[in-house]
Parts: sequence; structure tokens; C-alpha cells
Amino acid sequence: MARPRIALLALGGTIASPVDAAGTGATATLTADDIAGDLGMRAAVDLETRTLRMLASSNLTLDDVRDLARQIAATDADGIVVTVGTDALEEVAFALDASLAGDRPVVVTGAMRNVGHPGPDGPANLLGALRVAAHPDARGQGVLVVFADEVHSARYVRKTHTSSPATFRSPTLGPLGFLVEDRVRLPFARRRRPAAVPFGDGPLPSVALVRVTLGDDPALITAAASTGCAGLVLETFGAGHVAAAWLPALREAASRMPVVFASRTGSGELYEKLAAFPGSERDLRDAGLIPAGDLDGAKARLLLVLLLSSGADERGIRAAFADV
Ligand code: DAS
Repeated sequence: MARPRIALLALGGTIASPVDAAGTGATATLTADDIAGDLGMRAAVDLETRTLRMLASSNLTLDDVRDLARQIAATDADGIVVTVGTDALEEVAFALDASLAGDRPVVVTGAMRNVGHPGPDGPANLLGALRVAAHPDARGQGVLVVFADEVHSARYVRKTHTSSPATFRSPTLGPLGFLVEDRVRLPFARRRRPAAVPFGDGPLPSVALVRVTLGDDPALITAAASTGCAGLVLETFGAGHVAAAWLPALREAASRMPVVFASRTGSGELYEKLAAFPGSERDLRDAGLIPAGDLDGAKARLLLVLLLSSGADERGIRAAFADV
């Protein structure tokens, strides 16, 4: 039987950053081929390696992610594994999930412990990611994140800890599956994916993300909306709540650009109608804001970037957020 052809695309991050003898000073220097090393799985797949960037993920741009999405779309491999820094991994994975069509497995992974530290997790994570990318059950599941022997949907996963190797969690849902020995188990299939919103051509729009905190000044919203951004995302309290004092500034911003609201809690879906106090979800809707369903602020921002870059009008933006 032919070995599955897997493309390994590397962008840098801890998985590509060995530490020196003192255990400090890590920076990305390893290529995709170095990272794959002599992993046992190499013999089971036909592996093509490409080093696209060698950056800490905080230095990646959305142009880099667009380029990655295009490289994935252009390869004819049976499955794709992306290695990237964990800091922005959830955003890279979500942007791919939201923008790529098709059933081919795309699996994103990285590492929390550098090569040179005791117990580096990169090799095990990469081995797991290759196994998942080569597995038939991974087809049609959208972009997956494999980390610490768990398989998560990019749609829900978040980095939840600064240093733990088990940092990736899906608080709303839990993992879709897991790895044990050399077996991939995906008992929970993703039943539906919204239509892909591919990156458009040309400069990508700027979308600001503002998180509300207790006692904030509404001038923050006016300032954010005046940065030249094409859209705004607001991370609200709870199920979609702000101080009533923010409403005039939000109303004004929403009259000029799409303003989306998400919850800052990091899991669960916004309310639609339960609360009626000033600054509740009803007031935000009445002020023209667009609810992000169960997307968190960072994910909602990426979806808004994709929609604006693909030329969606207000109706299209509202329809897309109603279908997340
Ligand atoms: N925190 C590092 C990582 O875990 C750096 C990065 O995100 O690139 O990969």
C-alpha cells in the first residue's frame, strides 16, 4: 500500500528553538527537516519538509498566515502538518480552519519545552500530529491541533497556561480525541463546518480587539475606532455585557464599521435575550453590534479580517457570524 504523503510546513516557535548549555537564550534555528529528525513515523509516511518561517509566533503576521494557507491549498499532499510557536498557535490554526475548504487533514502542533530542556515535548507532539494527519478519520474534521496526546478542533482550542505541556484546552467542548501508543482515536466527529472564507488579495484589513474591564473609560472605544481600523471586536463581560456608559461610543463606532462582540470568559455562547439591564446583550444588538456566538475575541477578530478581506458587506458579515 502506498505510504501517505504528508507535507510538514515549519514556521518556528519553541519546537524549532534549542536551548544552549545554560538552558536559556532559545531562538528558532531548526528547519522542518531538523524538527522531523529521525522520528520513527518518518518511515511510515512519505514526508516532504518545508521551512516557511523561523520566527517566534508573536512575530508572525496575518500575511504570513495567508501565505501558509496558500501553500497548504497548493500542495497535493494527502495531509499537512504545521509546526508553529504556541503563543499564537490557536490563531494560526483558527485562521486556517476558517479559510481553507476541503477535507484533507491539516494538523497544527508545536512544543512547550525546548530541545535541550529535560523532557522536550516537540518530538512526541510532532509524531502525534503526523499520525493524525495520516489517519482516515481526520478527514473532514477541519483543522486539528495535536498536543500532549490530545486532538482538539482549531475551532475551539485555546492556550490556557504559560508553561504547561498540557496548555491546549477546548473549554467549551473538550478534545475531539486522543492518541494512545501508535493509535489515533477520534470518537467525536465534527458534524458541520461553516463555509470557508478564503483570504482575499491585497492588503489585509486592520481589526482592533478591545477587552472591557471594570470601570473602563468609554474613550478607549473611541480611540480604538479612530486608529484607521476597518472593524472592531469587543470582548465583553459574561454572556455579552458592558457598562451602560459604553453604549454611546459603541453605537457611534457601529455606525461607521462592523463592531462584533464576544465574551471575555473564553468559553460558552453569548446570550441573546435573557438579560435586560442597561448594557446587556440586547442593548449591544440594538446598538448595531454583531454577536460572535461562541467565538472568543481573538477568533472573532480573525473571522472579521477574513470577511472584510474577501469583500463581504454588512449583510454577509452578519450572516457569517450567525453561522459560526
Ligand atoms: N512561547 C514559544 C512557543 O511556545 C514561542 C512562540 O510562540 O513562538 O513556541
